[in-house]
Formats: sequence, structure tokens, C-alpha cells
Amino acid sequence: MTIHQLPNTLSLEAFWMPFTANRQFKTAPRLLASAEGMHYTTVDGRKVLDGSAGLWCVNAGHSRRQIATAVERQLMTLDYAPSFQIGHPIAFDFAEKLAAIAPDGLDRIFFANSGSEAVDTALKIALAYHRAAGQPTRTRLIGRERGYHGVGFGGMSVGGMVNNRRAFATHLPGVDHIRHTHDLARNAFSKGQPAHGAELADDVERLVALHGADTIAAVIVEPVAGSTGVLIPPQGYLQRLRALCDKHGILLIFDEVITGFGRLGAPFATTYFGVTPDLMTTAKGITNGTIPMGAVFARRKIHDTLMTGPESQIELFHGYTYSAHPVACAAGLATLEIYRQEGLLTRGATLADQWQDAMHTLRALPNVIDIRTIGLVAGVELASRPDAAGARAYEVMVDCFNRGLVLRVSGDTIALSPPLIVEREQIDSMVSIVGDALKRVA
Ligand code: PXG
Ligand code: PLP
Repeated sequence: MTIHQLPNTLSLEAFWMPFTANRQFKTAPRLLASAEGMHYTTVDGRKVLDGSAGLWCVNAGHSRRQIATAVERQLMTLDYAPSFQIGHPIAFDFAEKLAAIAPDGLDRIFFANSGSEAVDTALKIALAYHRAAGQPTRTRLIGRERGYHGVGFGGMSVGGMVNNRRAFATHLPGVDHIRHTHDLARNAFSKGQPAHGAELADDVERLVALHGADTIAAVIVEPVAGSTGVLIPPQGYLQRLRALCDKHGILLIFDEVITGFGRLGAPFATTYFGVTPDLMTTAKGITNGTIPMGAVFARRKIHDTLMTGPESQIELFHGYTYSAHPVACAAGLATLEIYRQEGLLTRGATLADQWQDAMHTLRALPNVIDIRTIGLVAGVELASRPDAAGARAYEVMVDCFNRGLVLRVSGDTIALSPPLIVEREQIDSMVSIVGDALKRVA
């Protein structure tokens, strides 16, 4: 597509695009004009399959009428209302409905507006909790190498993707990281959870030995790491992490911004793996990607520990202008209703086998060095070109876009995570478009 096909008044100069090679993009832009169900339409009228549910967020597919109606009704009823010392019913209603589907007692809900804000909120709750519980020395936050927890200073600091950290030298102090679990030598082409690596959770012991348990507030991990290229936890790993955090009085935070709301074929990764954290962060699918929102799900014990002191006192000095924004709550309620009506939070489980088999047919293609699948997520890792990490996967992404498929890349890993309404034939066409691209891109 070339510039002259854009509306002739459109300039691409002013918009500084996020996480984008701006200059490269603006010489050959990929522009979407509309979307419905499983497809986008580009500005030049091509239909493109959405293989990544937007940025892992459009779980019920695009342009859902029920959500649009709810949003419009809310905008014309109560367009905005504060949540500081005043409330509005829809926020309480939405929190109750989230609590009702929340895993294992994570039923106290704090609203934010993005995954990054949810993460910063969860980290702050962890610090406030220990202080309220009489352990104010527990201030250290532990993340994991290759983790992604958004772009706030908190999330960046506990995150472990080098490029996201390098340019911003000032991180939170008192942060450390456990090792990531990616191990191609032992686990390449595993289906589902890889067999090797549960012992990597023991890094928590190493950091306890180094820093002292009484300085550590929380460990935060993605149950399945998404942005870094789909890293699935080894069998037994999350259980071990949970046991070690319990042993040392450390809070465990699962960042379910991607895995929440059905991505693995269960409502949450917490449900899927049967391991319950103390705090769980969500965003994205909470409103089907329509209106920005994030939410922290907290164990009741954490919430209740903070509900002390004089009743006239604010218990947690934290919140956003748009926490529990009424329009986002309306979008969220309509989204949950769609998930319920269409069984989308567990639909992935019925497709996971076909998904896995289809993805693993790519194994024989050039440069494929690993395929990882779980629920309705897949990572296809390619060998990097010498001195050009990421270039091959980027070219595959562009080739797929030109032939009718949107997917994400991270380094040289292609990530696929379609809306949960995906049909079997669409899985097959995704695999076929990716396969053709892999044959074309040297
Ligand atoms: N935690 C996790 C686990 C995430 O995946 C965030 C926090 C931050 O959320 P916000 O809403 O602040 O972006 C994320 C976001 C990709 C991709 O293609 C992934 C994310 C965002 C954009 C692109 O890998 N994850
Ligand atoms: N900056 C200024 C000057 C503000 O007044 C506020 C909120 O009142 C913020 C930042 C924070 O904005 P938000 O609550 O939307 O995160």
C-alpha cells in the first residue's frame, strides 16, 4: 500500500507511534479502517484475519453490537462520575460480577485503566499490605528475566525485557529478578507445558538467601509470558513458586493481563494451572479491548488487612481519575455477558487440540526452531539471522499482513492468539498463510 491510497488530507507526521519503528512504518504504512468479528478491513479495502485479537485483547471478536449499545447508553446516562469519596452503582455491579468469576477467593477488585496501571497498583498494594501487617521492611520486588509488566516505572523495573529497560536508566531501587524458564536445549517443540525447568523456581530461595526474606514484598510473574514470545511454565514450576512464596511470607502476583479472560481455555491462568496467587492483574479482555480498563483482583485477606485504623481514614492512598470509569464498566459488563452467553472463557479448551496440531505442522518449515502452544496461544520461534535479530520474524509479519493475516512478533518469535470466537477453518488458514510466508522469507 502506498501513501496515495490514503485519504489525501491524512498526514502521518504528528502521531508518535508506540512500540513502533516510526520512520520505517511511515514509509510503508499498514492502516486498518474497520473491523468485524474475526477480520479487519484495511484502508485499501483488503480483508485481513485478526490472528492476534488486536494486541491480545479482542477476545470476543470485533465490533460487538452488545458492547456498543451498552457504551452508548452509558455515555448518555452517566458519562463520567468520580470514584473518590463518591460512587456510581455500575462500578459496584461490575466488581461483584468480576468477583463472581474470580478464581479462588481473589474477590476484592481495584480498578485501573490499563495493564501497566494494574501492575503498578498491585505492586503498591503489596507494599502497603506488608506495612499494614507489621512487616514494613518487606519492600523488595522480584520480577523475572524476560517478563513484561507494562511500561510504568514499577512494571518496567520488575520487567525483564532488555530493550524496554535500557534507555531508561532510572528504575525502582530494590528490585531483583529470577531467571526465565526458556530452555530450547531441553524443551524445544514441547506440546503444552514443557517437562524441564521446575527447579528454576528455586531462584526465589537464592534471592532469599541473598537479600533476606524479611526484605521481600512480592514476586511477580506472568503465568504464561506473552510479549517476550510465548514462554509456557514448565510442569510444576508455578506450584513451586507458590510454595516458596508461602514458605517465606512473600506475596505472589500473577500478571494475567494476557492470560485473563479465556486465553488458555479457562477463565484465568490461575484456574487453568490450579495455582492461586495473592494478587492478580488483568486488563485487555476485561472490556474486549473496547474501552481502556485494568483491574487488580486481591485476596480478601490482603484487602481486609488494609481495612483497619479509624473508619474516617482513607485506607489506600492510590487511584486514578478514571478508576471504575462508568463507560468502561458498562463495556465490561456487556463483555462479561457475551463471554457467558457464548461460553468464550472456556471455548479455547475445545479448540486447543486442533490449534496445537495445526501449529505443530509448521515444524518442518525453514528456520523454525521451536513451536510452543497452550490454550489459544502459539509461539513459533525462528532462527535469527546473524547480526539481525528480529529481522526474519518482522519480514514474516509483513508478508502475512500483505496476504491477509495480522500476527505479532517479538524478537524472532511469531505469536498467534486469535479472538476466542475463531473457527476451525480460520485456524487452518492462519497456519497456511504463516507456512507460505515461512517458505518465502529466507
Ligand atoms: N502485563 C502484561 C503481562 C502484558 O502483557 C501489560 C502488563 C501492560 O498492559 P498495557 O495495557 O499497559 O499495555 C501487558 C501488555 C505484544 C503486546 O504484542 C503485549 C502487550 C501490550 C502490547 C503488545 O506482545 N501486553
Ligand atoms: N497529573 C496531574 C497534574 C493531575 O492533576 C492528575 C490527576 O488529577 C494526574 C496527573 C493523574 O491523572 P490520572 O488520575 O488520570 O492518572
